[in-house]
Amino acid sequence: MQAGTEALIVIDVQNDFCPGGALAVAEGDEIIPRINTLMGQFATVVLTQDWHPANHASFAANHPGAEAFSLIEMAYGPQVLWPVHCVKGTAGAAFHPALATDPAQMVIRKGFRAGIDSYSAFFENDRTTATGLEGYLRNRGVTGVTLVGLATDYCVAYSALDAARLGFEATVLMGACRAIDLNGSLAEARAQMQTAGVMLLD
Ligand code: VGL
Ligand code: ZN
Repeated sequence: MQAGTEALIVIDVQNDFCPGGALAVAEGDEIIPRINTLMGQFATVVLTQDWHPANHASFAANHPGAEAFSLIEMAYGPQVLWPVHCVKGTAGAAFHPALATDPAQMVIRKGFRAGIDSYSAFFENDRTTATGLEGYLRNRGVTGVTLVGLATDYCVAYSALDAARLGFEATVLMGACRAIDLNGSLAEARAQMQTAGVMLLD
């Protein structure tokens, strides 16, 4: 059992990020048994859920002529345009059926504002609009977070970088994550996390 000051944050283990889903991450479902076991070792378990309206600005389909996986400039910086995924209330947005959701005390939904994407569990992509997770963890006395889930190079990395920036001890269990790896994004995320003092374990 981990100390009571440690929280497990399980990022976006949803159908659309698993094989067969709209934005499938290779082997995304293979991490689930390990995550289920880990949940039993933490007093605080948080799940995040990517939760977009159908008119979300991160969907290539909402930018006529734009291709999925291309890059555009938004007011808050560069934004990858994704295939339509995790539309709130759809089967694709549901947690993968093999994920044990009962041990979690908190579910953070993110990306629900049409005009801004939200990779991180802590802040939307402008890096300032808060999800409320920081306050929840501090109120629970949490000082360290362990992150697992999908995808390593987007939502997991953004969450880990924000956790470190906020002063939490941040650890990513790389073996319990899987990556999209778009144009070197995994190597870049790895380097950024290392520079920020995030502990990367297998
Ligand atoms: C994610 C791309 C778009 C993720 C979410 O969970 O890493 N990636 N939305
Ligand atoms: Zn998304």
